Amino acid sequence: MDILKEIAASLERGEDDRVAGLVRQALEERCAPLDILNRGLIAGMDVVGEQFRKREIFLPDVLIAARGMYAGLDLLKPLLAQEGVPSAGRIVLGSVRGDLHDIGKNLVAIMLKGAGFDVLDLGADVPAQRFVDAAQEHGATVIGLSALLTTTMPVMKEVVELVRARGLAGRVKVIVGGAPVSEAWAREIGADAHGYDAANAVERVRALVAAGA
Ligand code: B1M
Repeated sequence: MDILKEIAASLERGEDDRVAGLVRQALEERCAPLDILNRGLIAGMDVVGEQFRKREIFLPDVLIAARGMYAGLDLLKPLLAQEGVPSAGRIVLGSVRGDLHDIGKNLVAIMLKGAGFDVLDLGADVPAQRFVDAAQEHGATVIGLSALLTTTMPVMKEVVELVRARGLAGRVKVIVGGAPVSEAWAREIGADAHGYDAANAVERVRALVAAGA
């Protein structure tokens, strides 16, 4: 079997040690880190999500799969993020209040750091006010919000409204992302950008900073 498919299959089976071993092997075989991420780890996690949706597997199985994802990500992290690049801008990032999903947000952080951004990662379950406080306190020009649940998406709107209420609109821009989040949602709530994956988030943040965020 193709090694990337093996990585996906191992992640689906919750074999975190084997996922790490296969990722190491794929790197030795000179697979590109981004291919390992997208066609191995994320492909496996997509299947897990679908099985969970159909109730073929349960929450503990998803948690075990997430462990496999992190085992692989730990090995890819240094290759996706180069250190020592001069800062391209400062961004405050986090998963919104009520949302504990942090794998995608962490990937966005890795890719942004790799592209030279100074990332202040507030973690998961972050209330609207903390994002805006942190941006003001640390002079960040972009706030990045991640949500994986339809029930937590409205917190993104709270952040946009708070940025406006504090008179920061235009100086602090808001980018939103996460599986249920769309360009249309970003427009509806008045966010400045939507990123559909981690690489796209980097492009969109670059454009926001270039436009004078
Ligand atoms: Co949960 N979960 N989960 N879960 N989980 C989903 C999201 C779900 C779609 C599964 C399903 O039903 N098919 C569903 C949401 C349904 C909905 O709202 N419509 C769901 C549910 C229901 C739940 C619980 C409510 C289950 C329960 O308790 N009954 C619960 C909620 C907990 C909470 O947050 N309060 C829950 C819990 C969990 C775990 C803790 C077990 C675990 C999270 C572990 C962790 O993150 N540390 C988990 C997982 C792993 C998933 C799935 C299977 C995978 C998510 C993931 O990590 N994907 C997920 C199903 C799915 O999405 N296929 C599911 C891989 C990751 C790389 O992709 O996060 O989409 P993603 O990030 C992408 C892009 O979206 C984008 O870039 C990333 C890289 O490409 N992106 C951005 C993300 N953030 C961005 C920000 C940007 C730009 C781009 O700019 C700032």
